Amino acid sequence: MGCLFCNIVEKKVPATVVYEDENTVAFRDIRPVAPTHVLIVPRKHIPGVRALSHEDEQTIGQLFVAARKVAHQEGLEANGYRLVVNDGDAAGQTVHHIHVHILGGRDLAWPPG
Ligand code: D5M
Repeated sequence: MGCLFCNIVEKKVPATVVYEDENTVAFRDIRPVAPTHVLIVPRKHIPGVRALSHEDEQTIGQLFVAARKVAHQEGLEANGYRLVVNDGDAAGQTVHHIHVHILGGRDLAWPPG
């Protein structure tokens, strides 16, 4: 079966895609924890933050700039939003293809659980 998010990027697994460009794909989380909950991933398979290397700098920069575009598109910029990257078991990472959660549409508590 391989990597779930690679399969979504390659359109082998359905998802509600809200944005895509040459480097990134954004789609709605199937278990939303906020009124707006979008995941944005690089097309390139990178397992997580701990797998990053110098050659990923451009990819990760593109990912964050694209996340800002999605937040704007989703109408989150007026009230603010949160970007979350879980890395590893203690953080609750369940899909090992690096992704940024874009969360908004309600007031978010801090610190997270
Ligand atoms: O977050 C992984 C997230 O991925 C979690 O919030 C559920 C979501 N998920 C799992 N499968 C799918 C599919 N098929 N479509 C959309 N969203 C999905 P993590 O940071 O790894 O805990």
